[in-house]
Amino acid sequence: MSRLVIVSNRVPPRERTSLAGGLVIALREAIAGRDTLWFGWSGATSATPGKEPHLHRAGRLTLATLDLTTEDYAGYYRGFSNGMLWPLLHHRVGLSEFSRADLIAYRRVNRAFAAGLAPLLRPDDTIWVQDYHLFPLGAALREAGVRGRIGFFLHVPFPPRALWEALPDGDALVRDIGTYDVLGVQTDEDARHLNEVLSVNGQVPRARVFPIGIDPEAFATAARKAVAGTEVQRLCQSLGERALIVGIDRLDYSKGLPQRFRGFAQLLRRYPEHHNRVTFLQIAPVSRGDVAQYRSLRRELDELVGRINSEHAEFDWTPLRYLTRAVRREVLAGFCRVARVGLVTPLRDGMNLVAKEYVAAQDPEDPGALVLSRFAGAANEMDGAIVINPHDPDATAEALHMALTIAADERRARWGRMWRAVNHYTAAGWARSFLAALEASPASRAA
Ligand code: GDG
Repeated sequence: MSRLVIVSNRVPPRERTSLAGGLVIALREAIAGRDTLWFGWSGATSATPGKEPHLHRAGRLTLATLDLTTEDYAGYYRGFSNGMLWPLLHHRVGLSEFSRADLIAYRRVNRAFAAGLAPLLRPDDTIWVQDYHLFPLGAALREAGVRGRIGFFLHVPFPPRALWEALPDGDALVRDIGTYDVLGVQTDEDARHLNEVLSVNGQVPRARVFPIGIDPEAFATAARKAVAGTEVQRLCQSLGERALIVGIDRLDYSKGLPQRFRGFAQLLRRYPEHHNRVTFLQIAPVSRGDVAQYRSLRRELDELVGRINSEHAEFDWTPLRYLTRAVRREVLAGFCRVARVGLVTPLRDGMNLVAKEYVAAQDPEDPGALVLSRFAGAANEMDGAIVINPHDPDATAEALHMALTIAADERRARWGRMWRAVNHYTAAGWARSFLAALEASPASRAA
């Protein structure tokens, strides 16, 4: 088997296991049992560019990382990737902030990645580039003389052509995207959108669907074990007889948190029987806290939570508990298991792994219900979920009421369908099928 080379914006820090972020968790599966080189940004910034990657070997896995200059971090990461591309790819053109200097930094960092990686490569390596930070990397590697197979997977949605056209110099980026041997996306809709943009640019429309997943058995085991742990016990004691609704998301405007909170408030207003009978726990670790749009979201949520709690709370009941720090993965699994409802309402999401984790964490004899946005990639697979339009707080309230009141038989039937789906599209299967497609792709460029 040839060596696998993964390239992503961030390489996981060596000793951290409780990292938030879907990408890291899904890729862990791909590297098991194979010689792997994982290349990307170290997470550190410095005043001067470091040209030589730092290497760290751990068994069959080698991590190779580059530092970014403060200026490149601002332009490539904070600016173009997260201030321009992220909102655009999530269909939020109005939030996008373009600056030509950021685009130049984005291209410069992609070239620096290619220059740092090329000398580490062997001719038969299988190269797999991850996500929107690195759209131009494949083309930059080709320019640097790399001939092996290079695949690309987009973890987030791809918007319709009319939105993509808002991106200055988007055509050049599409030409870069078109150079990959295999182009993977999460859903049929993303493939349609990307293929249309490729076609009008005269590229081969080769985007294909590889839905990402989790390791359901591992998450189920973690959830079962966690229930006896201190944190879950403390949570249950604090709830008393009340039902728990749980939400878990990076603090990101794509996740629909203000709309979700309004939906919960609407539940309390329209269905007074849930008053003091239900508690909503939202875990939302801060991410990209130095990007302006994220700071204003945080302020909006702080205010909203204050308003909802002050309107509905009792002296012995806080309806909405809101945490902006990360919680350990095992503890999250336990929280999911004891929650009567999983509430996952992104306005747009590539897949959304939390939806799958919530399902995996349930007790098959007495499972909770999943309320899921139709705009999460996961909605294509989860026909047992209560699917809503997250823009409508009343729809969220109605779905929550249904989730809190449906009979045990129906909960079990719905959960059974979702559990099968979660086991059909796993993280391991995702990596296996992408890599099989990449390794089977015509080796025209490998000549
Ligand atoms: C991108 C795409 C796509 C969350 N809070 C904590 C924590 N998490 C974990 C969750 C889950 C992961 O982070 C989040 O994954 P998602 O898929 O929900 O979302 P993104 O981070 O936006 O991921 C997404 C994904 O890539 C994979 O392709 O599905 O659409 O946007 O695993 O459990 N983990 C810990 N503490 C937290 O507080 N330990």
